[in-house]
Amino acid sequence: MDILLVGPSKSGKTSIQRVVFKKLSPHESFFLPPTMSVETLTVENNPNVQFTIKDFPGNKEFDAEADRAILEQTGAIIYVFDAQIGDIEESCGKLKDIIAEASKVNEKIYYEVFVHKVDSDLYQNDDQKMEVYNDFQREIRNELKEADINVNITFYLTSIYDHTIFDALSKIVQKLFPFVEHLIEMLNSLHTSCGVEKAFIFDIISKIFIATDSSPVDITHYEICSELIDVLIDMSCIYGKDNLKFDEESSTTIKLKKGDNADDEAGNTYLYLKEVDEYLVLVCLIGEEEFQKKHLINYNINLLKQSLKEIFAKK
Ligand SMILES: Nc1nc2c(ncn2[C@@H]2O[C@H](COP(=O)(O)OP(=O)(O)OP(=O)(O)O)[C@@H](O)[C@H]2O)c(=O)[nH]1
Ligand SMILES: [Mg+2]
Repeated sequence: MDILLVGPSKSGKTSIQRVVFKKLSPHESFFLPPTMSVETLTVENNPNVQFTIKDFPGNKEFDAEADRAILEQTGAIIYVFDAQIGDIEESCGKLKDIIAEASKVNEKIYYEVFVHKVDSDLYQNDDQKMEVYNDFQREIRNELKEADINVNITFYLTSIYDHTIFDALSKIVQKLFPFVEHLIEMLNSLHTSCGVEKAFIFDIISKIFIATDSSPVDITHYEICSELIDVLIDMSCIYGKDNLKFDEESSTTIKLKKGDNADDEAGNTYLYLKEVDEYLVLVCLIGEEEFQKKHLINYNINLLKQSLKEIFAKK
């Protein structure tokens, strides 16, 4: 299953691919050369969560016949719009052309728009971000209506300088795997059976989450959970033996104290991480009272692990 990154030159496509999947630091992306031919990167940390990102040169145009083979393989097309210098009208025209050609070949493609680089002085507050987001949405809807094309598009405000890019890519990857629905149910049941406040299943290498429970994602929860993964990776790289960095026993607990009062335990939150499959970890936020029943939590996590194995075996 392929995810295509398309859009104008210098809009940030290669930076996105490198920052999320190759651990390039956002500042170093400044020196990336222009992409001259399509660059393919396959993410295959877990054998059941494999997908390919194809990074196209700027302003790639699609043709239903010439690009048939590519489009048949495509699960999602991400159009990257540079919110700092991009022209909305011109971009929407190009996106409409891409959708017109792609939808002739493959009706199942998801269309995703990143309103990208919303991190500069131009976008200091949320109102300014929402304005460009809404303008783009309105313009592309009009373009598609005029052309009589009926597809759904999802929009995201993104930047490589914060977690928004990971959040957006997580949501797109989730759309490509039907088993994610079962995972969400399992995570919801962790919430109901043991009071887990929020739970994510992460790919530890890319730090994108392939599932979370149905409660809304608070970006600070995502940030704190993904930083816990960094801690685990750093620790196991330093102290892990013989390249055996992660195994079934890998787990981490961090207690976050809420108030300054050392005696007041009631408001504490625990961050709890446990491996659930190859390179997949469950990270949960759990309240003080619920964490006292750790045996119940572990029991339910083991059930989740077993179900996950069964789901993967059936695939
Ligand atoms: N401020 C800001 N700059 C970004 C962001 N993402 C990418 N950039 C910058 O945008 C410039 C172009 O990035 P590239 O990733 O090379 O763009 P591209 O779309 O791959 O360009 P082509 O390969 O020529 O089509 C670089 O200087 C990046 O550092 C972002 O989220 N915020
Ligand atoms: Mg590029």
